[in-house]
Amino acid sequence: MKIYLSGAIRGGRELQKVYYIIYEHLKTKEIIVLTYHVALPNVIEIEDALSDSKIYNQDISWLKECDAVIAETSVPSLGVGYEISYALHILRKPVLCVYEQKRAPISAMISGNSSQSLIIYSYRDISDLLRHIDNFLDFLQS
Ligand code: 6IA
Repeated sequence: MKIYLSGAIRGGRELQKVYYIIYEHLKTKEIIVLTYHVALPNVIEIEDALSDSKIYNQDISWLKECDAVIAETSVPSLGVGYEISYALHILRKPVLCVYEQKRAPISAMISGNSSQSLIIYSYRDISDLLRHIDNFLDFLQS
């Protein structure tokens, strides 16, 4: 299974360690994470070497390739919001949004979206986060 992991880059890197935990967790389940760079600590420096249009075109192509999107939405990010909407409404793919409970409320444009393919959970701690992710993976495989 191929997952598009979405998390804030220019929106702010304060949850990079959480993105890395999600990435490592998915890897233990032999899932291909198309966007592993989201989890890298030095993504911003590497990013400087790529043009924005190359980044955009590559990400759209990974969105088309993935089976589903997992978006960590605690840190508000234009790119993450765009990817969620593109996956849901253009590509009709399932999307899981997870965010830290203490960051609630997230944008109403996510929490108010009643699309059947969108699952949204807040989490208290990392074990709670990974449980939501595992439930989503079970749902995808059912
Ligand atoms: O607005 P933001 O930058 O916070 O948007 C973050 C989202 O946009 C992430 O979920 C990514 O999928 C996407 N994104 C932003 N910058 C990049 C990027 N930079 N590469 C791929 N996707 C990106 C170059 C990184 C380099 C290590 C290859």
